[in-house]
Amino acid sequence: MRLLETINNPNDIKNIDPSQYHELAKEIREFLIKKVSATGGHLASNLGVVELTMALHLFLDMPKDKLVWDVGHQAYTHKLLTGRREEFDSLRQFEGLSGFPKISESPCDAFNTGHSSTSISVATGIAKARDLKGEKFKVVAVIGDGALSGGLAYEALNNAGNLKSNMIIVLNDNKMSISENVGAMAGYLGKLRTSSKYTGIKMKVEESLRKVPTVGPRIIKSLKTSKDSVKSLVIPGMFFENMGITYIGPIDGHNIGIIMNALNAAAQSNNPVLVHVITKKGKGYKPAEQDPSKFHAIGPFNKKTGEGIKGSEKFRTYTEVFSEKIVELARKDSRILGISAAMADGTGLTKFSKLFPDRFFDVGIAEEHAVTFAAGLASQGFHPYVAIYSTFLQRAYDQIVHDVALSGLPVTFCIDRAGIVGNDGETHQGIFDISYLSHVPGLVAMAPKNAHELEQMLEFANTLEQPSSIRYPRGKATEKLTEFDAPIEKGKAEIIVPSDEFIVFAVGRMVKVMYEISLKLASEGINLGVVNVRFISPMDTDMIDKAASTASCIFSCEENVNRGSYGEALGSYLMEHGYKGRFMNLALPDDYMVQGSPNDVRDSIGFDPDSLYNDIMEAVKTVFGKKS
Ligand SMILES: Cc1ncc(C[n+]2csc(CCOP(=O)(O)OP(=O)(O)O)c2C)c(N)n1
Repeated sequence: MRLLETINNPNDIKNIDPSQYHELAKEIREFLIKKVSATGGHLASNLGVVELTMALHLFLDMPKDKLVWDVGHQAYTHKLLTGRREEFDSLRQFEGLSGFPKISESPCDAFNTGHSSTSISVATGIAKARDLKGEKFKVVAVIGDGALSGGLAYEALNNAGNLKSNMIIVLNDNKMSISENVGAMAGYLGKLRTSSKYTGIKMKVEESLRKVPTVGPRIIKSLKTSKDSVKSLVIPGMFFENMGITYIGPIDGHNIGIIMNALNAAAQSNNPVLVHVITKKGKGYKPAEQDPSKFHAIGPFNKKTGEGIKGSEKFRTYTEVFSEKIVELARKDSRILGISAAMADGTGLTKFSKLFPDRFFDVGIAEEHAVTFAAGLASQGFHPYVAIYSTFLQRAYDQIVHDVALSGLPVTFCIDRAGIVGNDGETHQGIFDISYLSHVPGLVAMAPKNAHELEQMLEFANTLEQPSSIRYPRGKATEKLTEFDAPIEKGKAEIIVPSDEFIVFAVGRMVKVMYEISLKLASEGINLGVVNVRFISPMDTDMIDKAASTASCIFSCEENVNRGSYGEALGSYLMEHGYKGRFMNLALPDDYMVQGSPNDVRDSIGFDPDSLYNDIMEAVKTVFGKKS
């Protein structure tokens, strides 16, 4: 029987003989490569933390002790070691195993995650709660060097160092965010890595550890009894020490014995301790070691070659459309700058970064800073295009309001992955941006119906002397509806299908869906007019007034939750202006959307074309019913 098959419950790993750890790690890697090659998922980060996760599970008593993962995309081995092996075939599928820690999935998942840089804050809170309640258990946060570029992590360190509760922060340093990690902290960690290897500072280590109250001498004692290689790898990380956080490291994150020694030493302290482990992203699988960015998150692939398994359909994505157009605009206008928060590839800014290295900024996983940094640049005459996924821009709400919009600065937010995104699930759905942007005074919020309109909107945004946003969905760009090409005019919607009787105001990708429903209805003798909203704000009140003067039924349709939606604003406007007809807002339910392919998710909530058609039909029938 394979070792992995003997691990069916939390803590089962403790029954494995240490001489077999190496074999178990190998089996885990084989398992992960096999499963992720079939389902897709985050592979490289998971391969890098196999030994680290094993050591943590040997060290901790699950689920009594609390293990908090940062982002959580690297928790696959943790899932394997806590009784979820059989569920891996459904990884990231509809109703399947989540790709992230989920409290509802296992008592061993201490916290729900998906967004970056939260683990130290959460663990600090859990540790403090434990102390307040007089309970005893260990608390460990695991944070990557990429996630350590997020501001929240520093706010947490600042607080943790002051609270004097024991908790362990494992800094999993693989030099990579999704791409190469950036920024001054990345440089500092690099120095820690090299100085420990090359400067022979063993003596200094001991000296500086002695200065650390309480825990220092104990660590020295523990290290003296451990292998020499550990001793030599312990150096003072003064940045952390100065914040009141004891630093141990850097240590080899693929050596279970060394990690266990460090964790045991760290557990002796009354204060927070940071254990700096060095790992290799993609370890044990050549293609992932060679190209960890590609294997950070990957669709199904051929495990022999590492090549992605692509469908035969050829198409442009909205990201690619953005990528080409922003370059074209930047060639003509040197005021245009590109800003990314650690997602240059994902948002389509890599080409821009290569062509205009001086005008491109990857600020790290720091969405709040990205926005306020853009505000500073815009205040000096530049026009930054800030490309951030809808879900991650949630973080920067106050920066958008306070730093950009209040001063009317020309910053354009290019909001990729707006709407239902799929397999990453609840934490990654882009379903709130209309709600958090459409009420911001002075911000022009747009959504294109197709690829060409995205290009037009990107160009139009550059003519504005005020903030703007453009939301567009993940994946294939709509190349249809190009026959509708009215010039973009601020705050003006576009008529796609004229009608006086029934009219739907559709936002972004829903324009095509509504257009197709309108064709179907036409064949049944019902004339559904379709308006392409284009501007979520400012609303085209002329167009709305005109529709309200004739239509017995007005609909709106968008892929955003109902509360705060364009439709909600439209409904409120109609009511205030005495509209007597029927109004129906076809938006997403006010809830979190689960994981699964976007179409599975839409089917599950009745937001697929057939359900929308039925909703419209039903409303239309009630109007006919009243007439007869
Ligand atoms: C707020 C936020 N922004 C962006 C992301 C996308 N993202 C997921 S993982 C990741 C890189 C994390 O790097 P690191 O913490 O070093 O972990 P590694 O994958 O290298 O193990 C990024 C940018 C996110 N999850 N949350």
